[in-house]
Amino acid sequence: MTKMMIGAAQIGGIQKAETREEVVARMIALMDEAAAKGVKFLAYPEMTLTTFFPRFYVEDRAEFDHWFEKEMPNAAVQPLFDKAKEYGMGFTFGYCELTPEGQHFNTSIIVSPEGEIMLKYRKTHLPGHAEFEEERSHQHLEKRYFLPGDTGFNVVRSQGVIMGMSICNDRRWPESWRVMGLQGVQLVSIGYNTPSQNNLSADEGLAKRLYHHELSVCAGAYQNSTYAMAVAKCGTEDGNHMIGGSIIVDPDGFVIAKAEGEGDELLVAEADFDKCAFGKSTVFNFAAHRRTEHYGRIVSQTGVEEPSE
Ligand code: ING
Repeated sequence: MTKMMIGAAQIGGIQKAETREEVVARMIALMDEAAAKGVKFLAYPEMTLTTFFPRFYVEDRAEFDHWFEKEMPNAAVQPLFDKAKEYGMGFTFGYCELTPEGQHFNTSIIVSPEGEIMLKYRKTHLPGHAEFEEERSHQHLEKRYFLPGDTGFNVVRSQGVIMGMSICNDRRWPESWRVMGLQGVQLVSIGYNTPSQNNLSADEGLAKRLYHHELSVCAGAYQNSTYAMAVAKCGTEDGNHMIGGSIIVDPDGFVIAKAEGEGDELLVAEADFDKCAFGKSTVFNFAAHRRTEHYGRIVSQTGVEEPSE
C-alpha cells in the first residue's frame, strides 16, 4: 500500500450533558462523509467520547469513573466499529480507560478495517496538576485523574502502513516522535483537547497556542519523515473554549489539510507513503547520521542540571 486517502475527523465541543450515544452519532456522520470521499483510515480526537472533564475538580475521584470506559469496544461505541467494518475503514480514537485493576488512563487505539484493535496507547505526558490550584482561573487536572501511560510509543503495521499514536501534550515532546521514528513510523495520529486558557502564562493567547500546536506537529513529522494527523476536540464545552486547528501534515512538514472552523469537520488528504522514504534515506537516515554516544542526558536526566559556575 503506498497511496491511501486519510481523514481527520475534528469534533466540536461535547457538553457535560451529552451522552456517548449522541457523540457516537456525530462520529458516524463524519465517518459517512469520509467513506463518501474514499477515506480508508480516519482519526478522531483525544477523549472523543466525553467532555474534557479534567477542567473540573472533584474530591473523590471515583465520582468521575462514569467518564471512563471499562471495556472496549462496548455498547456505546459498537455502532462505530460496525460502521467502519461496513466501510472497510480503519480508524483511531481516544477515550478514558478504566482497567479491571482499577487504573485510569488517557488512552487511544488503532482499529483495523476488520474491527481488530491493532494497537493501544496510553498518554505518556500528562500536563497540568493533581490538586486544586486556587490561583488558576481554569483547572487542568489530568495528573489527578490519569496515571502516566505504561505502553510507551509503539507502532503497528496496519493496512500496509507503519502507524503510531501520540495524545495531545505528547506532540510537544520530540522524544515521543523520535521513539516512533526509530521504528520507521509513516503515520502518527494525535488527538488533542487544548484549552485556550489554562494559566500557563497570561499572554499565551489563542494565536500563540495555535502556533505552538502547528509548530510541534510539523517539526515532529519533518524530523521523522512521517505523515501526521493532529485532530482536535475543540470549540466550547460548557463555556470553556478549546483551540481548533486540526491539520494533516506530510513527511516534509507541510500542512496539506487544515480545519477552517471549531465544529465537527472532516479533513481529507491523499497520503503517498513512499514519500516517507526520501527523508528516512537522506537527511534523516538515522543509522547513517545519529551519534547516540552524545545523547545520554536525554534518557539519564529528567530535569535540567545547570553548570555549577
Ligand atoms: N492539553 C494541552 C496540550 O498539551 C497545554 C495542555 C495547553 C499545554 C496549552 C501547553 C499549552 O495541548 C492536553 N490535554 O494535553
